[in-house]
Amino acid sequence: MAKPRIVLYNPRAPFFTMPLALVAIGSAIDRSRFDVEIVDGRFEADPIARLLAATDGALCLGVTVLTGTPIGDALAATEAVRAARPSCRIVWGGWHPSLFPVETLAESGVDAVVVGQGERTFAELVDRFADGAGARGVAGCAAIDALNPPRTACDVNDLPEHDYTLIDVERHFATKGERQLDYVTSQGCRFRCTFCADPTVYGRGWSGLEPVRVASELQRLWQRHRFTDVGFQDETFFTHADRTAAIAEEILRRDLEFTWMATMRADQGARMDDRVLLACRHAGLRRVMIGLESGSQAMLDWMRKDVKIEQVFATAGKLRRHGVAALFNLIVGFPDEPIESIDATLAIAKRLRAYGPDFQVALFYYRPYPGTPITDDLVRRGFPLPRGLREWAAFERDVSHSPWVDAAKRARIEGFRFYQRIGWARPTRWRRPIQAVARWRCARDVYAFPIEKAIAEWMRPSFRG
Ligand code: B12
Ligand code: SF4
Repeated sequence: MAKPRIVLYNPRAPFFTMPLALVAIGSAIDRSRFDVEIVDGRFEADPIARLLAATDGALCLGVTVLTGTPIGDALAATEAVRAARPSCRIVWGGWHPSLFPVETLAESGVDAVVVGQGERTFAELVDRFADGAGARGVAGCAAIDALNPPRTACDVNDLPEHDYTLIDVERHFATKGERQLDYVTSQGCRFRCTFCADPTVYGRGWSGLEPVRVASELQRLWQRHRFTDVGFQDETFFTHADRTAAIAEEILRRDLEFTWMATMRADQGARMDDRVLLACRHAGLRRVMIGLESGSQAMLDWMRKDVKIEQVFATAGKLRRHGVAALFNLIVGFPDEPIESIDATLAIAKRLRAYGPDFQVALFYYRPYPGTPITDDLVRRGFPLPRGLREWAAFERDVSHSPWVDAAKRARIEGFRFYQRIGWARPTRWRRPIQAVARWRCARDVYAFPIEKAIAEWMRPSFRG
């Protein structure tokens, strides 16, 4: 007899990171009792048609939902399956429903919402559905008739290995344009940045896989898929230096020939012993991504980043010494952010860019993502947040618009954003003259009459990097 089928849906999005959340919850389902199928909306010409085919006779549909654009697609998928497959139970999980369980239940028409870590809660729900029961009493989830108690997140070492056969790994490589595997070694974060939802969802808890487990899982995956790079998708991969060193040693010991990139905080980099960084470099570390957020110490203190500007340069120096590339993410336009602070952010971006072409910066405009102290404060001050799922779906529509950045500031930010890419790209004989002008512009924030911009756009993609 055919086993009951569980279908998991990843909404459409313009990015191609592997759907690790669905791989995680799918891997925790008892496969001797259930079949699991992941439908990735990003790969489907007609995701709804594909989903309707997959859910024909299915027991349950699980949908992962981030705040913003994915909500619109998640709603459309849910409505279609609800109408065509009335007996299929529908469950939403992930960051947005975790922050808005009641609103999600009321507006999306789903049967249950899973809050926070999803593996055990979802597995229990599926068992209940198979027995013809509902969600009442299942900790960590909410249903229309049952607001159950929360579930404490368990240590990730107690969860099963992620089963990558649930996704078409080769197709992901092809879409990414590189054989890069996404992998996550930890959950949660110990820090308290006030623009981030992690402290709310995981209560500043953190757990990380044992180094031997990380390396042996990667070894098996590498033998199967021969990827050339790994993108560690942890909130902060370098949380414990001894664990990081042990992961590096395990990778080295097994002769795994891939490079990797991972997320780092500037204070972690500054504290890290050179020997640990060196071990990581030998084990393939090629690039770190650092959420620097601001170049103003006052702003960093205000958002409780717990990072000092000196640590940023200490980390950058160390990375340069060891030949590790870096991407620094910066945010401008925090509520009421003064122009001096934006200038400090542009200034630090220029200093870091000047470390070399491998030191890149990305500038984002602040958005009040839900579940964060800054957003809560804005609400108290009367700032109109989106109301309901449909408004949250449109939340990211104009990413370069911010109510806290006026036209003059935006012109300066956009000018810098464009010219820094040209100015510090890897130099070539043809690029050099335009680069000199671009750097001169960035140094003085002079972005009018952008003739080089037209030339660079014409020469694209030679100016990427
Ligand atoms: C990879 C990643 C991306 C990828 C793709 C995400 C995807 N859909 O696959 C890309 C690059 C596209 C991306 C973009 C953005 N991201 Co992002 N991203 C991540 C990252 C680093 C890893 C996600 C991941 O795979 N985690 C591993 C899995 C196993 O964990 P998980 O996703 O939390 O899933 C668990 C639970 O949430 C739950 N669960 C999740 N889905 C479901 C579904 C069901 C049915 C159930 C039952 C349970 C469940 O169970 C899972 C296992 O425990 C996270 C940080 C992190 N480490 O989680 C941020 C994170 C998810 N991103 C975030 C943000 C803010 C963004 C951006 C908006 C902005 C930005 N500058 O990064 C953009 C735009 C996103 C959009 N709206 O389209 C926030 C989420 C905020 C929010 N409210 O949604 C996070 C948490 C980072 C942070 N701390 O702020 N991101
Ligand atoms: S921004 Fe990064 S370091 Fe800060 S709380 Fe969020 S995940 Fe942790």
